Amino acid sequence: MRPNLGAVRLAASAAWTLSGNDIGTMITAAPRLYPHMWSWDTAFISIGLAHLNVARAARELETLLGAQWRNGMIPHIVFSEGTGYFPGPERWGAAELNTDAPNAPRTSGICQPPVHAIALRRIVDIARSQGQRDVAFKLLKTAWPKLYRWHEWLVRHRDPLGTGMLAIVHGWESGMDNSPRWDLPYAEVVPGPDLPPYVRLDRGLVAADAERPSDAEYDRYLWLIEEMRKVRYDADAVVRTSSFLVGDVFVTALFALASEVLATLGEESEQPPWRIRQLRGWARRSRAAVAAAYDPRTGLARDRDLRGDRWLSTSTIAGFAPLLCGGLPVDAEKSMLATLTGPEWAGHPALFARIPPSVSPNDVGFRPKEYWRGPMWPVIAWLFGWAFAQRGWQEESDHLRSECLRLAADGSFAEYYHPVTGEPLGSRQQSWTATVVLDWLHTS
Ligand code: 2M8
Repeated sequence: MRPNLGAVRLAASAAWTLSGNDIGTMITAAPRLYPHMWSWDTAFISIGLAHLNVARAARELETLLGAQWRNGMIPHIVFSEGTGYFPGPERWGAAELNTDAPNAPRTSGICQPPVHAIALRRIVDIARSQGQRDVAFKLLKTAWPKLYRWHEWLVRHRDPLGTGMLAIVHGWESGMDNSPRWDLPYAEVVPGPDLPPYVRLDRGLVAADAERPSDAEYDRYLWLIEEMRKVRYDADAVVRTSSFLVGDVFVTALFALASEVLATLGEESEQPPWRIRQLRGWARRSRAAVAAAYDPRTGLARDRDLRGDRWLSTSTIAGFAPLLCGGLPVDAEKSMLATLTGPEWAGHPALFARIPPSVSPNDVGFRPKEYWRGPMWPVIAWLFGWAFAQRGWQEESDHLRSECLRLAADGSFAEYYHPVTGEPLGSRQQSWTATVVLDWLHTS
């Protein structure tokens, strides 16, 4: 039978998981599979930490921001001294090739979804609710300008059409690595004969290979790094030359949401008014870009393949991006929300819990065990739940929270879950799963 820990033991195990993943200099994303700091994982991790110790949460976020590149990019991985993950710092060679990258700690050369302002909002609110106004204020003062520069970097270097639709140059930048969203653009990425040989280290660290991306996918992931190395990670040259360039509707929606959040935090910490206005302008433009990606035929929003100059209509959880940031006409939004909660998605009768999986169970491409091709991801549900609460959809937010807590009640803190059986998949003791559970348990 599936274990059910109950709230108190679940909270204790989540805290235990985080302390187990704490290696002194950082909390790693997971014990064995991911022995380093990942950008968007750390945003979520710091939220959970705030419930345990606000100062520790602030330190975690500051560690990530301490690895920000001089040009403003927050790198997708900040490497610890730990080994056992490929590609590691040598394969990226970021600091060797680009003077904007820090020498220590070492980092990767790409980025991840901009959810950090949301984490800052959450930490500040938790700190205030615990009467720790000084810690909140200090963190705001140090983190805000860095997050502003990060958002500015995205606008400067990742909006190639100037429409507000932000582009990614690698599937890893979406955080949804092997999502079927990227199948068409990846089909155009052709690894050259000069792809240096490599050995994957992720295999064997999860129960079954089928829970991870395939070798053919990995060749492409590695080839894109080679392309970036050739232009020494120069941000604009990468956008010009990468054989993968996609306007990512989910990242764009998160950017719109996070820019709005950052603007409000800026008001609370007396940041320059012109910067606050600028953030609101960026949010407006990206919200409009997300709305423009809406496809009335499917009722979902699409990504845009900028190399192939075509819309990507794959139906995945990312298609609900407009629900995160708003911007759709009321009727379209209502019907999108009904689709998300209805029988095609979270309300599908076969599902273990009423949580939207990464791909609809009705889709031909649905693979219930395969990473971003079907499983349920608690962090993604958290994002929707948090955004829904901000947008005044409290009932929908509460519902996601209680269903996710039911899914996570086994205490495995899995990276992802089988949508039909609720079986834990991928890594166990994944930090971001533990932290979103902690946050949900504290918001009851
Ligand atoms: C996964 O991605 C990494 C590469 O960045 C990997 O598979 O090796 C993704 O789920 C990503 O979203 C996440 O941030 C990372 C660490 O949890 O793992």
